[in-house]
Amino acid sequence: MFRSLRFLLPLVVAGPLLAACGDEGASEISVSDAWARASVTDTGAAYVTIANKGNADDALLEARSPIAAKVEVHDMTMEGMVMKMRKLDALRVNAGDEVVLAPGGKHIMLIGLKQALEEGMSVPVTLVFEKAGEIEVNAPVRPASGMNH
Ligand SMILES: [Cu+2]
Repeated sequence: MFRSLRFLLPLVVAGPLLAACGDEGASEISVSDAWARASVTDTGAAYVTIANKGNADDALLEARSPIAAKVEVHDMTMEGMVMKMRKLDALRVNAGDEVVLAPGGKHIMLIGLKQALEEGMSVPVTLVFEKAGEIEVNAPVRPASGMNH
């Protein structure tokens, strides 16, 4: 006497459930493509790409550099035919987002430079994030061209 029994084996997929369980979530910030533009004046600008690969929103709150008296995060917008810069108190980098700082847009403003920024050197910049804390980058200096910030 033969009986063919067929069982469906349930597949248990636990991964996505676990990922949704965290209470606070974690911010996972990575900073890449840092560079600064050459400058012979006492102000300069640096640019980075900030990616948040975690599952919690984060924000860049402040920045500093040993070669500048003050470092601010600026955004640039067109008002009519005029480019205007404004200081950002916090640059949001939400979970899954990538924020690109580039000439003509958001930038890190180096104010009160203690030395000229020349090609070949690099500028140490510390970025302070709300959740990820401090991240240090070295921004190699590239030649200036076109835009001032
Ligand atoms: Cu600026």
